[in-house]
Amino acid sequence: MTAEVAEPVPAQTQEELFEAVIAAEQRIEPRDWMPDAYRATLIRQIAQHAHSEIIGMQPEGNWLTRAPSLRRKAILLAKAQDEAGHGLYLYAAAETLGVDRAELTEKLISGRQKYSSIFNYPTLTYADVGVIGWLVDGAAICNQVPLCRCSYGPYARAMVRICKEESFHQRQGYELLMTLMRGTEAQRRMVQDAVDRWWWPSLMMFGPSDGDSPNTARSMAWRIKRHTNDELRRRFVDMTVPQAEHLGVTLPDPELRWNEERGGWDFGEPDWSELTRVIHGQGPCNTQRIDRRRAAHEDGAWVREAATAYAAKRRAEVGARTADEAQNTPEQENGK
Ligand code: BYC
Repeated sequence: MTAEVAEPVPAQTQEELFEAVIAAEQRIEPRDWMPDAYRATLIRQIAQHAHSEIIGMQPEGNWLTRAPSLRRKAILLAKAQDEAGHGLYLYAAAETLGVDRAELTEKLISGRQKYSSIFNYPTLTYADVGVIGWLVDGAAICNQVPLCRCSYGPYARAMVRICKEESFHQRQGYELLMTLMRGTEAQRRMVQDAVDRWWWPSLMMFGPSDGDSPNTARSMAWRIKRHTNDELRRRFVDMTVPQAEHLGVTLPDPELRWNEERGGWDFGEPDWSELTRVIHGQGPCNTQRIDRRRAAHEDGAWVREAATAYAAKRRAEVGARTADEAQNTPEQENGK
């Protein structure tokens, strides 16, 4: 019987199939056909997200050796370890799109890929650890919960676990701040000072305003992003204002007021020129963050070499065992 030769699928049909999967709210998986620009957008966003998790360990890592108690140190260590894990899931998700983690790291440390602006600010006191948990992880949750419904399967699935852990991070931050607020006047001032410094950078985490966001429209059409930057920023403010009231701190925005008609909070414009500067390498800690990341990567070279040598040795052992088994099998069968 002659095998039937499959007709090549016309490119148009593949694109239509891709669009139909997106429209039906189903997932695109690694082996599915996808437009080059969809793949490139995902690599850009997932790599940037992974880099943010890894660089994001630095501002808090600054306080690991100076945590005020063993309990706080254990909590902070666990959080930083979670972030390393998030980076790894995300690099793995990016790898399903055909890029290599080593290549992405190289692009980060040579300044060819971005990471979140928020991690370029210094952590001056232990209250910053609490405020990062409350505001930065709070913003991350607002931004990332919708990504659990992203059209690309591996990214969406990675986000489910990441979001659960981010939720623990946010609560630990809020609990730390509540503890400080029940303390001395100096501790309350420390919390307010940290809120004053982190509020606007947290709002900038959501990216430029919609009118200046070149990627949003296409990412929304592909259901990678599910909401615009401004929608998520508003959602974050609405969620955070009552938490600030409960905590007893003031958010540093004189334009913040309840909008009865909209049923949400109106707020002032972030300083977009600051966001542009920080994204382009001129934030307070950009150089320090990348230098530290580069040094850690170089210091880790021996671990990568050892792991590669060990993997090669294991492969050779397994190969030799398989060859032995293949040789022995006929004899064993004869002996039966
Ligand atoms: N910082 O067209 P737009 C975490 C870039 S991890 C730096 O709106 P898009 C956590 C943007 O990339 C937090 N760059 O872009 C970890 C684009 O440049 P390129 C990270 C920014 O992609 C540890 C250009 O500006 N979260 O939470 O549609 C401890 C124009 O922007 C920023 C994620 O990565 C910024 N803030 O939207 C605690 C979430 N904003 O790439 C917490 C996933 C914009 O064209 N990412 N840019 O050269 C996203 O949701 C989206 O990528 C963004 C930007 C909302 C960030």
